[in-house]
Amino acid sequence: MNQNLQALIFDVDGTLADTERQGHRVAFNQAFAANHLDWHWSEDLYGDLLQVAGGKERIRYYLREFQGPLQTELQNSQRLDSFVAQLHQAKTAKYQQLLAEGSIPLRPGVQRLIQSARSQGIKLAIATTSAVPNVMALLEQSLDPGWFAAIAAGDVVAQKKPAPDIYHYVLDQLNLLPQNCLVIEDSQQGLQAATQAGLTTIITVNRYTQNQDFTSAALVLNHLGEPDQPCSVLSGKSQKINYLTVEDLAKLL
Ligand code: XBP
Ligand code: MG
Repeated sequence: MNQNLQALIFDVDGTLADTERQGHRVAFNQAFAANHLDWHWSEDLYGDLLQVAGGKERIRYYLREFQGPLQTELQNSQRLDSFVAQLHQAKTAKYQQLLAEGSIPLRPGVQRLIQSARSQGIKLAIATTSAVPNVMALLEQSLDPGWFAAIAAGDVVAQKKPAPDIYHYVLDQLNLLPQNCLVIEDSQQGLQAATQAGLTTIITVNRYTQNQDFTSAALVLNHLGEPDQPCSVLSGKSQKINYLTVEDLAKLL
């Protein structure tokens, strides 16, 4: 096998699990209701809001674009920052409840590929925009945080994806060069962030990201695949993949 592959770096939301539609979106709506706000983020609206990475940043964007008078009032009374922080904290608690109920399973092939990489001595890492408690809760629920040599999440960098900062950060933590690592992402923003950090990237699309531009990805799949649940190659060099293996990945470097 190609010994250049030393680490796999995973995005979380939309990549490890389909967290956005039935996880984060639902948690945002529950937090709005608990805070007596008559806001509702439908599946379609949430698809548009996903252009803004980060939960706090998404609330700020929504206030600016859809709740102008309230935003002005909060800004004038210097309550905007605390309003966003408190609402996001409520949303984080709701999201963790959803995870604890087991309502957000891993995507096909994630557990298999991670186990296989571990058994071959390939390091694992996380690079996500999501808040640290949300990432830890998902890993504790479905994988094991101890398997990951680096977990880079949330506000640890100033600029969130599509800026490359989180990938520079995780490479620093791993003490590895980009040419020895592969990234698995689900979105155009994630691809842009990883590519700008010099990383080869594999995309597994989901409902929200399937029509995005993934021209610079090494491989685009509908999911990672399982022996009894083959994946489809949507674009890329390797056309004959039933389920993505570490050997397939190593050939992409
Ligand atoms: C993930 C996100 C996050 C989640 C919510 O992007 O954009 O904002 O929707 O996370 P990526 P928090 O998968 O590209 O890292 O509410 O925890 O910020
Ligand atoms: Mg993602």
